[in-house]
Amino acid sequence: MPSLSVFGAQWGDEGKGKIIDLLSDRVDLVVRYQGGANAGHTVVVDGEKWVLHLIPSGILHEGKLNIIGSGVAIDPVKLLGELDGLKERGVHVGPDRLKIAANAHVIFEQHKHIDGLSERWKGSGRIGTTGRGIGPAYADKAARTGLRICDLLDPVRCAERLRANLAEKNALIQRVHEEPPLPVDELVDRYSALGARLRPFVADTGALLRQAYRDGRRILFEGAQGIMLDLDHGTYPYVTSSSTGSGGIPSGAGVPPSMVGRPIGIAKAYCTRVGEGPFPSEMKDAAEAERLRAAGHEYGATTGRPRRAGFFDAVAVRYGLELCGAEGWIMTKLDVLAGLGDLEIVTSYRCGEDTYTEYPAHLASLDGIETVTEAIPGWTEDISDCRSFGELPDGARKYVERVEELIGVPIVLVSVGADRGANIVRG
Ligand code: 2SA
Ligand code: GDP
Ligand code: MG
Repeated sequence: MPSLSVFGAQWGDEGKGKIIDLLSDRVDLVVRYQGGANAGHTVVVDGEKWVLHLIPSGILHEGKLNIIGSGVAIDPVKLLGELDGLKERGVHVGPDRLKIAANAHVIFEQHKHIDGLSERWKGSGRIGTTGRGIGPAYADKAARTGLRICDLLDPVRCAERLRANLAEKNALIQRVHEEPPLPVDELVDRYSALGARLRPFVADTGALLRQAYRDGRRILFEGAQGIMLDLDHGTYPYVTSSSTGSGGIPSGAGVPPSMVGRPIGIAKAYCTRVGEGPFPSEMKDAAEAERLRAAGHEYGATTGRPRRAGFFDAVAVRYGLELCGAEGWIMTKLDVLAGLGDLEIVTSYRCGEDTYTEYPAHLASLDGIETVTEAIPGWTEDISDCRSFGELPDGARKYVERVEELIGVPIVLVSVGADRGANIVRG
């Protein structure tokens, strides 16, 4: 099978960056197909930490082609900043290593501004977005008022379309949010000037990928966020504005479904969520949650926000793996649970007379849901140096086996540290 896809099976931050970097060795191309600079994908190589937002996590491997597909909402300022940041650290990313879809939509200043204003407008009903303009940019895409990367390459077209977009956005900003308008001329000048720098990277990435596939080159599709944040299948409205699972790949990369290949789900040995919205396995005890947050360094890789902490939720992970068709999954951050005492696993949800073993996507809200849990003994030993399943202490082994049994899909790898090499491959 020449292609692989990796997706988050929880609420994001499962450690996808680490795993994609690891798997990049086995492929020729790495492709982002949705989301934008809201993502924060961390890769640690020899103790050195890299956080990627728009650039695919295969970028640290020389000789791989990284692609930002048409389904990604691209903030050109952030993208160029990320390229500059990599260059400063000695990673020169030229057009031979990165291609950007000409038909990807652009995130402008007005999208970021309205993201913040709309959160303020919603008050206690806010989503807890990253403020990166994701929702407003995808809304423009659907409303057919957005600009694409190809529009940025033509200064006259860019100015015309951007002025039209800003006229509508400024009306909203002034009349609804009662804030001063954004400076149109300044923004038109700023964005029109970016096209020249982007031009060498811009391509028909769908055509490029389809040709690569025909040539037998191996492709890795990199999901951002997680299934429970999927626009259609997540905890709506507390979701992001894109299709985060393997279902998002064909349209977000411009390839037929037959090219998607083997999906691999990633889930932490526990669970986190950043932002508002239902989180059934959330720890009720603030001190307990803080211990887990501190042990797992659970702070947003893009915004620095503290992540909410919870137990492993088998309902969510089962659902994510089923939805994406994963026949194997990777458990990350098992090392974090050492010394945290006895653990709990959410095995099902109960609502009135009904029991759910997979996330009940048909319910309007999760209010009134109770969790059914199973207690499981913890372990105290540090496992971050273990490199085989047999080396793990009894408690950790039993934890993995029990979770695997509850999920019913094999765990193909267990990650026990942030570094590229801290893994246990299951035989
Ligand atoms: P948005 O900004 O419109 O996509 O926010 C909508 C919801 O999606 C959540 N979301 C995320 N959840 C986890 N991780 C994400 N990336 C960053 C990270 C987050 C950060 O790697 O830590 O730094 O805060 C991510 N991106 C979007 C978001 O929290 C909203 O709940
Ligand atoms: P992503 O968005 O799914 O790529 O995940 P993030 O990068 O936002 O968050 C995952 C965090 O956990 C990062 O800081 C990683 O370096 C770190 N990490 C990944 N795998 C492991 C692991 O197995 N153990 C530990 N301790 N940290 C890990
Ligand atoms: Mg992240």
